[in-house]
Amino acid sequence: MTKTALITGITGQDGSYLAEFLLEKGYEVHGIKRRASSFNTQRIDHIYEDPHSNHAHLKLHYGDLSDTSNLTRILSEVQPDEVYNLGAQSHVAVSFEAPEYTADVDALGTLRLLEAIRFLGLERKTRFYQASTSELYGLVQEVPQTETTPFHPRSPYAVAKMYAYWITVNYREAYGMYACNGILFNHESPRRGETFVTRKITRGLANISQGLEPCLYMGNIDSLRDWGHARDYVRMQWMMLQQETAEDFVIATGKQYSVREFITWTAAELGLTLDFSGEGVHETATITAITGDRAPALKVGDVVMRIDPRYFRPAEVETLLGDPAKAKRVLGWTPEITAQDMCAEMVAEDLKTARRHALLKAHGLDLPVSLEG
Ligand code: NDP
Ligand code: GDR
Repeated sequence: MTKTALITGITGQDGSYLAEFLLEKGYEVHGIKRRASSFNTQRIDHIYEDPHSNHAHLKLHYGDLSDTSNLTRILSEVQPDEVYNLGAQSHVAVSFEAPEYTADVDALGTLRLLEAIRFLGLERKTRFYQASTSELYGLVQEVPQTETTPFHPRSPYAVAKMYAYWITVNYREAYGMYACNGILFNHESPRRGETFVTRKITRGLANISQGLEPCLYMGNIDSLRDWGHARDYVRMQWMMLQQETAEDFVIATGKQYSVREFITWTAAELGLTLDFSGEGVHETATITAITGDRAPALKVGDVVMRIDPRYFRPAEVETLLGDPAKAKRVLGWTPEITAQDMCAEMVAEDLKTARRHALLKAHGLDLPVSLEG
C-alpha cells in the first residue's frame, strides 16, 4: 500500500530534502505552500511533477499554518498516514521583530494541525512529527543536552516552539495519538536559507572572493553550535514515525564549533588564511595568505569580515551541544556528514553561483546581489 505524507514547510530546507526522501521511498507526498507574490518553490522545482498527470506523486496545496479551515480541509482531502510539521517562522532574530506572528504560526499552527487531525477522527490513522528545536534549551542547564535537559527558551521563536513541543506531548498523552518531537540541533546544507549564519558566511565569502560584495558583517561570532547536515536529519524525522510507540528524540552530532571557526573553514575552502584581531565590536578578519585561484578579487591585507552590532540578539543562545545517544541506541542513527564536509559542499555550491554572477557582470549583465542577512 502506498503511504501518504503531508509536509508543512515543504518549500523550506528540510521540507525539500524530506520530500525527496519520501518520494524515493515510494510515498505519495503532499505539501503545503504559501501564496507569495513571486515563485517560492525553487528548492522543490526539481521534483515537481505536472499536476495534470494522473501519476504525479508530489502534490502541492496552497495553505498557511495560521488558517484553521484551510488546514482542516487539506487534511480531510489528503487523509495522510504521516504529517510532518516543518512549517514555521524559523528565524530566531526575526522572531524578536515579529513575536506575535511567530507565536501564531509556530505555536498555534501546531495546535491547529493536531486539533484538525482529532476533529477529523484521524487520530488513530495519522502519525505526527513536530519540528522541535535545540533552541528550547536556550540558557543551557546541562552539557551536553539530552531529552531530559530542562528547557529555558531565549527568544519568542523558542518560546513558541516550547508550546508546540508540549502540545504535541499533550495530544499523545491525552488522546493516544502517535505524535512525537524531534529536538533537532542546527542543521545546514547548500539549501539553507541565506540569512542563517552558515549560509550567510559561505555565500558572503564566495561573493567577496569574486568581487561581488565588499565585506561580511557579522553578529556574535563566539557563539557555539552543534552543526549537522539537513540530509542526515530528515532521515531521522522519518525514522521517528516508523517506531512502535511515539517518543521524543534529540538529533545532534555531539560536536561543537564556533561561528568564528566556521568562517575560518569557509575561508580555507576559498584558499584564504585569515587573522582575527581586535575585540568585541572592533574585531575584524584580515587575509594573511592566499593559495590557489579561487578568490581572484582578493589580495593579502584585505579585511573580509567586520562586526555589526545590528546582528546581536536581545538575548543570545551562546552554546549548544547535543547528545544523540538515545537516537543512536533506539533508532540506530548516526550522522554521516561532518560539519567540515558540509561546509565544503556549501562553499562549492555558493562559489559556482558567485562565479556565474561575476561572469555575467564582466559582460555587463549585472545581477543584484542582496547583502541583507
Ligand atoms: P525554513 O525556514 O527553511 O523553512 C520553513 C518553511 O516553513 C518554509 O517552507 C516556509 O515557507 C514555511 N512557512 C513559514 N511560515 C509559514 C506559514 N505561516 N504557514 C505555512 N508555512 C510556513 O526552515 P528549515 O527547513 O530549516 O526548518 C524546518 C523546521 O525545523 C522549522 O520548523 C524550524 O523551526 C525547525 N528547526 C530547524 C532547524 C535547523 O537547523 N534548520 C533546527 C531545529 C528545528 P516559505 O518558503 O514560503 O517561506
Ligand atoms: P539559530 O541559527 O539562531 O541557532 O537558529 P543562526 O544560524 O541564525 O544563528 C546561529 C548563531 O550564529 C550567531 N550569528 C549570526 N546569526 C545570523 N543569522 N546572522 C549573523 O550575522 C550572525 N552572526 C552571528 C547567532 O547569534 C547565533 O548564535 C537556527 C534556526 O534554524 C532555528 O529555526 C532552529 O530551531 C535552530 O537553528 C536550532
